[in-house]
Amino acid sequence: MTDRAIVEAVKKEYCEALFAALGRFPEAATPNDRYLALSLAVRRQVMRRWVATSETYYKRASRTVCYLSAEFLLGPHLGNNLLNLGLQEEARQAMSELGHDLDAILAQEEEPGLGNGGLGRLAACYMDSLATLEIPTLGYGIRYEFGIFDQLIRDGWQVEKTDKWLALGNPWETPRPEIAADVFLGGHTEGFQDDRGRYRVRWAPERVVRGVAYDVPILGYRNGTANLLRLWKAEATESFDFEAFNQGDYWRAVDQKVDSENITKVLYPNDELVKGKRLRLEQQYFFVSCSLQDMIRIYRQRGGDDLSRFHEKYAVQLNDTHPAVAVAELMRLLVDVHGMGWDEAWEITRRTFAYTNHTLLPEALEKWKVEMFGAVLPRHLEIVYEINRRFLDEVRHRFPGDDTRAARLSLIDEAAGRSVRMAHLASVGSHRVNGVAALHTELLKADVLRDFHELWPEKFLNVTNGVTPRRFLALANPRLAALITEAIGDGWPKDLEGLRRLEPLAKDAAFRAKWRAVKRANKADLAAVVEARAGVACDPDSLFDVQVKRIHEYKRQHLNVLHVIALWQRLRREPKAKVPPRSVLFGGKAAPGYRVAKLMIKLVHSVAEVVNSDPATRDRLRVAFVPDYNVKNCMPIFPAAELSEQISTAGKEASGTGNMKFAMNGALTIGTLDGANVEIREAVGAENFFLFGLTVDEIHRLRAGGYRARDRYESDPVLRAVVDALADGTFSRDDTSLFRPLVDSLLGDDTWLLMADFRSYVECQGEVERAYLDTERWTRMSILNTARMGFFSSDRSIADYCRDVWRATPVPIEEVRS
Ligand code: 26Q
Repeated sequence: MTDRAIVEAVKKEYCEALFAALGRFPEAATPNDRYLALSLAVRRQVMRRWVATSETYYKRASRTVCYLSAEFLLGPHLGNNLLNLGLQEEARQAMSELGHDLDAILAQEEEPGLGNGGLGRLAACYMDSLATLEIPTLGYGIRYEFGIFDQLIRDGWQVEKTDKWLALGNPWETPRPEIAADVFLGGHTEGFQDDRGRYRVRWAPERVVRGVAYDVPILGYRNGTANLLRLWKAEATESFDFEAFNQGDYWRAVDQKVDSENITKVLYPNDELVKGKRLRLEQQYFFVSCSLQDMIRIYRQRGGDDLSRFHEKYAVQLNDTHPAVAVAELMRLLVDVHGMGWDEAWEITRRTFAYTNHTLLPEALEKWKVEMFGAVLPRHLEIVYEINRRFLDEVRHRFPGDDTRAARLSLIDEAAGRSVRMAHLASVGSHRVNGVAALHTELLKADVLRDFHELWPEKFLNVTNGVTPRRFLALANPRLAALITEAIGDGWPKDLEGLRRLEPLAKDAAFRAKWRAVKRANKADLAAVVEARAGVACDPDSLFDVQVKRIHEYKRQHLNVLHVIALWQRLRREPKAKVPPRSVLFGGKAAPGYRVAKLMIKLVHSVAEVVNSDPATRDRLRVAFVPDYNVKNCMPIFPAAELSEQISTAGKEASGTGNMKFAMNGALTIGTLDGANVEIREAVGAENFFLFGLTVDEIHRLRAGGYRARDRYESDPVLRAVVDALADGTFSRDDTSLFRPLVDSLLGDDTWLLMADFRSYVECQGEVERAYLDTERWTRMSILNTARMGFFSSDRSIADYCRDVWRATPVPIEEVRS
């Protein structure tokens, strides 16, 4: 039911925006004009909440959660804001009365791709839940001019294209030129005596860059809250340009400007090749310094100069180590700039910060060469040394004579040219350290941060990741959302545990039929998308088997391909075999400098080319790679998936969050005991989850016993035929060199244990086939998956953080004025 008055109001606001903000008459409006006009109309409603929220927070002055993240992978705003405002139907009606299709307008919005993958998307889900749970929040990050690259596919290879997301304008940001912070870089430090005779340090920088705030409102779901995401853009400071300019050195002034603006130009892909890049450190420091200065500014605006209660007003979360330099920066601001004593400043700092770790891969832990760190941040290097000196004194006191332990714990890695260990800085400077899934936290405590856990066991806790059911169920899957609401009412988007009331309906044949009809319709939609974007036709009645995520060896997209090849060979061998037709879909970006990952994309395309054109199998097996996987493009994927591939090597995936998005939408998981898979399996029931592969412990034992991948090749004829086909040019037009790096790795040390898990994986896929052939059983399992996924709402994760880490409580927005 649409509300007539609201439909009229949307039409009026839309036409006004078209006229007043864009200067267009309706017939001349482009699709982008229509998108902008509707966005501006919606923005008015957002702004009302925004003003009411900031006014309420200002008056209440309660504890504010500050989420510091180098990435926020928000995805398109318009559809999400309409959902949260409860205006979807009215907007659809209004546009239709004006002769336009809402979906076409929504499709105009560029993806704001300010993140790489899971970590950035998690930050976006958490902002959504913080607003929905009415927690006063400031998100702080970087306004990259170019976000994650767009992925094109040429001849089966990934080609990167610059992401120009701002080219057609961004109606969701409000520039705040008056909210700015100056950030120092380079130069040297000087000691001096202050007027009270105390020794102080002054930083004489080589460069000063100005950070300007761009504010993005984040709505709660159908409440009055609109929290603030503040993204910093780097600009040149006037004083610096003008100095050079006045001396007649115009080019130097321009150079300075270009140099400054470079800092927020581009998001770094998570690529080994860019590790240790100076500009990346400058980015991290830049946004951290702007953010902490901003917090102090707001604090003083509210309550004066005494910063001794800073930690009572702010809880600052470090999203991985990317913002970990904040520990040293807050110390600098408190001690050097605001004249506080070291001990008091350190107490405040530790009580302010908490740190979330997102990785177990040792090679992914951030380190900065001391030389570079000191060149960019000379004062911070001194502060890190001082923190370390005091910390190691404490360690030696606790463990006298244990020098190797002290060396392991040190903030400075003395090996191979000294470097600053950012995970150690974050752990020492925080009062809480958490992993992102139960298994991951246990492995952190036992492995990566073991010594810290022995020192401070009380600091460690687990907060299992979650995803927002608003975007990933209500918005992405309107058909299923409507069916669920029809069955159990409309409370579930805010109370996902409520989905449990679907459980009894798994036994209801009529409900199962409706459930299947929804999935079938979603599959037909996705099939159209895949056909248009990948040129592959998939039968909507085939099993939709999907793996979408960043391409990485540890995620093992190539294990999935090995199964595809095995299945193809089997279908050729046994044309009568009772096997359900399957469409295997892939999507994901490879880091531009990660050669093997790019070869894995080529492999998918090469296998697809052969398999899809084989008349002997093409009715029963299709393979497609959907290009440019991102938040926008994932929307039709999760609702249509039936089998979710979560097949990382055990102990390598910190959590995974795609696994949650799939299961919420009724896909069954085939997965290893890794990351959050473990908890998903416990939640949905072992009988509703396809488990395979070695466990973390089994892997330890296998490696200790001298694992040889080649033995698997030699003893398993199915595996042998698959690897031979890869090597002999079957998929590479007889080119036997193309996939050699993959083959060599499989038959060599098989770092990611594909060969070890292959048999178990293929057998498990056999169980999938049998389950799928029993349609009623599969549907029951699908319903139970959705019904039992309530725990994986990011609302639960945020409630955990509020209770166990931030001690933050809701501040509802009572009145939104018009
Ligand atoms: C590092 C150095 C230089 C440039 C870039 C980076 C960089 C950027 C992004 C390193 C890592 C990332 C992103 C990591 C990430 O997304 N991790 C994932 O986080 C998810 C949320 O917790 C988990 O679910 C995934 O398991 C984890 O892989």
